[in-house]
Amino acid sequence: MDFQRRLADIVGAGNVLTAAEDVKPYFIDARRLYTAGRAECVVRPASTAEVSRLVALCAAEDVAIVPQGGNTGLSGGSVPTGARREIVLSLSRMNRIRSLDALNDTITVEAGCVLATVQQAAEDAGRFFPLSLGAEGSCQIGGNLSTNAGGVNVLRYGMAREQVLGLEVVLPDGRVWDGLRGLRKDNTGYDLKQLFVGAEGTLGIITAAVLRLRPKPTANVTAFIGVESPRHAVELLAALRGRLGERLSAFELISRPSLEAVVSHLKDKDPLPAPHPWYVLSEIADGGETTLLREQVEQALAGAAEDGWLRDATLAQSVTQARGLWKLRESIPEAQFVNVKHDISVAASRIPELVDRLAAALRAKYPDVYPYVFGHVGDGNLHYNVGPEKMVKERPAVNRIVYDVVAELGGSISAEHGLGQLKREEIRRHKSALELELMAALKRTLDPKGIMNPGKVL
Ligand code: FAD
Ligand code: 2HG
Ligand code: ZN
Repeated sequence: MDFQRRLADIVGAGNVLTAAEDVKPYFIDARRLYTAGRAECVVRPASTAEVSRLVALCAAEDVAIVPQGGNTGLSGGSVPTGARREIVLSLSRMNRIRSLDALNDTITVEAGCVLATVQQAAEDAGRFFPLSLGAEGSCQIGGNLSTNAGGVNVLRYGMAREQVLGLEVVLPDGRVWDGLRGLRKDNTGYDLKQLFVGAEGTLGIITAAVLRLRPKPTANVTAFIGVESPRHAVELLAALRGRLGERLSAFELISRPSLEAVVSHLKDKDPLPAPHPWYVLSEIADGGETTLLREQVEQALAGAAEDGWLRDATLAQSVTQARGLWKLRESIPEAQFVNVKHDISVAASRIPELVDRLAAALRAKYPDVYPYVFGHVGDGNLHYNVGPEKMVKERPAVNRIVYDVVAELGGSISAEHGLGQLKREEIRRHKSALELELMAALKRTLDPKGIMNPGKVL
């Protein structure tokens, strides 16, 4: 029997896609950087048992597998390269919430659950699942864990890695590792689940996860703040943290060019009456009453203003206004998609130096460079996206300038978007030979045939 018939035996003929118009969306990444890769077909299993049988078949036939979630990844990890026989394995049909344990504060979900669905399920149970990012309406938990996604609430709750207590994984030979434990304490040797988090589908296929839930905040305050410079933003962060503590959940930096781009894209208006060179969008959340929290935030902002850390600020007066402010932030990527993207991090204290040095280094070679800078400044993570559009032709040279500065400041060239195909070569300049050797050894141990997502990460 031919290969595709055997795939169809496992998932049903309707779940093996081969027609050009059906497979096309699975072969092109969200940024449309990778449009040429082709796979033999797209398979859509509905259960862990089906994934296991598919992987065993591919291992026997030496066909590589590209796991795909919502295909919102920004490093080209979720699409085929076309370098060898490959299939795309979409997790979209594995979208069941298996259970929610309110007393243990955990939810067990299949990998293909859309992030927003998990957030909603938590909310319906009076809990909170804090992972939150612009793509949350389409990205999936399996993809979030495989990229160790960040987003806007990392400051308080940590990255995807910190939301996971247990995993179920189909290994590259088809065996199923059932690590679906909802334990907060478990010191019984190596923490295997964390190997698969951030592995971008190169070590196995995540099929389900036990995730931590948190108390649902009952009071939320959203502040939009004009600041003089990144240094003022970082000082403001320290000041607000001192006064508001853990309740400071999000602290996003937005440069004036980024705000202008998104305001024009959404046909919205500036949230503050006068323009400022930089802005911070911050969320403060707590139990208790919003009125009380609001007063405390106002006092904290007034104190920071006296110290000179902010120029102006407005607090959202309603849930609708708060949503509008967050929409501005979350629409920045789509407002300026055509530029040279960098997802970089340094210690938060070095953000001002990073911004100054990048501007100087880029301007020395490209005097009319126009950076769109925004991102999760509270985590030391900036999206330093270099425009105007014509800079795209200069991508390799621009990347080199940016990554060299990041390296000099002891930072990372991929803070939250992973390596995928995009940074697979570049990372070799930044990791030590020993780190690369250890990563290759892990890969060989778990995936000796090299069938899991080849051409990505390593
Ligand atoms: P995919 O894109 O489908 O896959 C990503 C990688 O994971 C691939 O290597 C794929 O092979 C692998 N993979 C997927 N599912 C599995 C699985 N079940 N098992 C094993 N491997 C798997 N990212 C952030 O971190 N923070 C942000 O704030 C953020 N904002 C974004 C905003 C927009 C508008 C967009 C388009 C993207 C944004 N992203 C952000 C990037 C992206 O949404 C995240 O990387 C997300 O976690 C990817 O999830 P996904 O389901 O789309 O994964
Ligand atoms: C965000 O924080 C995402 O909005 C996307 O990580 C970043 O488009 C980008 O550069
Ligand atoms: Zn981001």
